[in-house]
Amino acid sequence: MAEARAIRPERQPLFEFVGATLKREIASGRFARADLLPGERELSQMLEVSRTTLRRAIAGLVEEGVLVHRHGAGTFVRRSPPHVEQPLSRLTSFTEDMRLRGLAASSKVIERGAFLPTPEESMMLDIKLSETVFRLSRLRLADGSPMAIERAAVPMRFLSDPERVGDSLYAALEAAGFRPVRAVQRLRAVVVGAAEAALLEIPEGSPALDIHRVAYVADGRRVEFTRSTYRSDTYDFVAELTVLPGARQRGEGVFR
Ligand code: 16G
Repeated sequence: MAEARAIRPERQPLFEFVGATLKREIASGRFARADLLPGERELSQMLEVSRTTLRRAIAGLVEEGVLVHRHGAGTFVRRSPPHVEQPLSRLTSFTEDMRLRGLAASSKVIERGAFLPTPEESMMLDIKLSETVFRLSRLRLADGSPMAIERAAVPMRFLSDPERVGDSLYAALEAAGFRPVRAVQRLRAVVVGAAEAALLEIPEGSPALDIHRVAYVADGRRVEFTRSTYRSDTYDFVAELTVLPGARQRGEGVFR
């Protein structure tokens, strides 16, 4: 690495200098093919530094969000995830949204199965604490990049065979004749904790969007309660605003 031999400013600690060198190499596209950093031994030889210094430099870049550790697989350059504009007025599923954009949707299941509802789930779904729900918590990815964590709960009576819930929850609900037709969604800003940050491959403390969705079937029963954490750098939620019919002529606003 030519840059490894660049002159280190006098008071800069060696690990910071190594971190800056690595960042330049990444920016130049050096590890672009696999996005995988070479092993520690190879890299410390290339950069002519000890493994301890290299580890500190890498830890700094992970903290900054330039690199990401994947358990058992190695240290990767963080690819920029796809950026998506999502209209707030359309009731679609993640799989459909991604397909419409030419992106491949995939999921990693975090939790799945039949459970008694939590007090929050029972309240949001308007069901008794004794009624079983199907819970499906997933990391959702677009073209392999983590976009959101979704924790869905559906009263079991809406799914004739939960075993048959495949890649798309809405496809399974549609097959059972209970596709949601209306939903109420609440969005708020949060910062992510360590566990969510690791799943979403963003630094701990990054901003994210916390979304609660309650969806209804045609007869007004609640079919889904989903709490999601969306990466704030991958989604723009876009809403169209209109003036209430007749309000313009009367000069009225919604909040009057
Ligand atoms: C969307 C919904 C989520 C729903 C999921 C179904 C938001 C904020 N959330 O991600 O509530 O459970 O789609 O997707 O839009 P699926 O059919 O691909 O499983």
